[in-house]
Amino acid sequence: MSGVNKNIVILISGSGSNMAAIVEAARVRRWQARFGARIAAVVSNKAAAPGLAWAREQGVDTAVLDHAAYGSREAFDAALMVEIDRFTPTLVVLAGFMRILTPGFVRHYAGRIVNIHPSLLPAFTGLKTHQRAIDMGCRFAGATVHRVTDELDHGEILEQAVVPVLRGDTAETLAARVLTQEHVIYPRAIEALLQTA
Ligand code: NHR
Ligand code: GAR
Repeated sequence: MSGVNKNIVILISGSGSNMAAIVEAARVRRWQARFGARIAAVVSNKAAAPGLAWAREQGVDTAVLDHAAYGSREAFDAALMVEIDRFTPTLVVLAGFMRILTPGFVRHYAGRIVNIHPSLLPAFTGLKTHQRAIDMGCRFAGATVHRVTDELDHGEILEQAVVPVLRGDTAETLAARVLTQEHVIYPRAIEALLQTA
């Protein structure tokens, strides 16, 4: 199959290294030829997100919606849905996206939203996961790809990767070790979803 009928929209807020890993995987693993799938757009809630410029250079459509310009989470999410729906997405992929999404948004894309969270869920939902794992004396940390539901970081687990916590680790050194594994498991999880989508 060489046509495109599965559009993937990726939401970012920052450096976008997971987004880049997914864009690269789509190319190297020939998702268009194998699944009729392409990365249709990258959307950021921050204009300064470094990942946006990279996506543009790759020829991927980009859009910016500044959450601070909206009066409520519902108003921001409504605008975000309009932007995303222009691409009729099969999958909405959160990759370092830092805004909690409203139940209306989650319902609109029911079963089609995934996230990567930098901990071994169900441990350490929410923010500052690496520092909390170090503070608790965890010997292992990691990352989880999961489906997005109304309850933060609680949807079905699709993939996980484990890394050791090393003596002398800081949140930064541990985050970097986890991130290398995120770049492995996130493309893999999306490819598995495309096989059945
Ligand atoms: N939305 C829903 N409904 N469910 C999930 O599981 C979600 C979600 C939106 C984002 C990513 C998540 C993570 O992997 C994610 C999962 C942001 C926050 C947060 O507190 C928490 C978890 C995640 C992302 N955000 C603050 C807020 O008020 C803003 C923080 C900031 O801007 O730096 O939205 O960790
Ligand atoms: C990743 O470690 C991701 O798991 C985490 O932010 C980083 C984004 O890096 N996500 C969250 O903390 C979501 N709240 P990236 O922009 O280079 O992909």
